[in-house]
Amino acid sequence: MKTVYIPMCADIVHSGHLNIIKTGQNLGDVTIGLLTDEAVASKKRLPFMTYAQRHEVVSNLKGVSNVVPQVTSDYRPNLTQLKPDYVVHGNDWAPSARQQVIDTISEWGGELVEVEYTEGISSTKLHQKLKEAGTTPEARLKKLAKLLNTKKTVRALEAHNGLSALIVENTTVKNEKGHLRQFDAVWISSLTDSIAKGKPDIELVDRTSRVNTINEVLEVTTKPVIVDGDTGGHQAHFVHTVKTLERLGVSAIVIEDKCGLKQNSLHENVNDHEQESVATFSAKIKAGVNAKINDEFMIIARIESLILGKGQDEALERARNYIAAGASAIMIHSKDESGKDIKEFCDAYNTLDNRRPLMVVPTSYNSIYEAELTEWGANIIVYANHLLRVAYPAMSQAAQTILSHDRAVEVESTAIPINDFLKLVSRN
Ligand code: SPV
Ligand code: MG
Repeated sequence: MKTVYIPMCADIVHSGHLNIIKTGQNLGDVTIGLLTDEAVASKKRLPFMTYAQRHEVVSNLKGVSNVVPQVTSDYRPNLTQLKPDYVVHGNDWAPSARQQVIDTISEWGGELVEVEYTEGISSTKLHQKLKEAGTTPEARLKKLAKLLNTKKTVRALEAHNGLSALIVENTTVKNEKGHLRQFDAVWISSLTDSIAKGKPDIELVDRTSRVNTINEVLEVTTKPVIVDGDTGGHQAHFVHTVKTLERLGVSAIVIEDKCGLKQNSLHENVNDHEQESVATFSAKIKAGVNAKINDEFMIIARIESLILGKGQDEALERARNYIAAGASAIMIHSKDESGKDIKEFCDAYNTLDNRRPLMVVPTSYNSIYEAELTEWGANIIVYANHLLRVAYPAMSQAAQTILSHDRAVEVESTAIPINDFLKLVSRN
């Protein structure tokens, strides 16, 4: 009997999948190459179902003889190993991947059979519908930890209100391999949440107001949310914040080891910035860890030592202590535009026995590519302020243009048309 290989994610199984399997069954003995969570995440998005759940569904489908894991989004390793007579695939795929398959299986006379795309149904469209249906706080809370287990690096972008959060939620581009790229998580920055309100980033915008912004973001998104918790405030307050955020479905809070009047780390002059003692900050972390009720809720400890010029050893020593206190992850911050001190920190940090995920914020060292940061060891990369920073010059320019011309027609060419504007938030 001839052998047939069919690669699949099979997260949401629909008639398109059954069509492909039926075609395979008519050609021979069907082996499904079931993409592992890591393989799916590298190509599209985190699957809803675990590998084990997807395996159970697929292995019980009529016409399937065998299910093997496909651990990369690249089909070639499994094909070379199994040498199937046929590969069956839907015809809506990236030309480069298609050519790779043809070239590989032609080595042993294998043939590619393509199945017509099933009109009107695709897992991407179903995923979109599921997104519109929303998510639960509990499912969302757990998503960040799950992402960190399946992806090398999680990519987050700043949002400061519902509309900017929709951009983080919905923006996608396809890379050269045809894989979808998108942001994995939302960062709620104290800097942009404050500046959007016309206030300085000095913990002046109070917790109730910050929670309002968080709610605004949660209401229109499904992606995991990481909250910038500033210093975390007084320890007795911090434990309440942890509980509030867990209840809302936030995945993580970052607290920074500063005290006194907290100011933004990117200020030119940091002479009056005060760093918290290791003991006091560790106690705050511990209190937060004791207060949280979900294992997956992350308390991320942010180290300001490099910002304050205290050196690598001090920064690493703090990382050691904060992890020992129970921090779920470490954020290291730096203003060094070359990225050298972040690289140096990463090299040392990676040798820690009890290493936890590492978060970086490449605002100053913005020329370093994600791939490089990933190679250094970054697990979470945050674009912390860019949506608001690009919005401001555009808005300011519009105000100037109207004033200069005594009318508004001149701004129209740079503005979103009203109908598209209305559609941005329409659910129909
Ligand atoms: C923020 O976005 O508010 C941050 C990151 O805390 S930074 O502005 O770089 O300090
Ligand atoms: Mg901040």
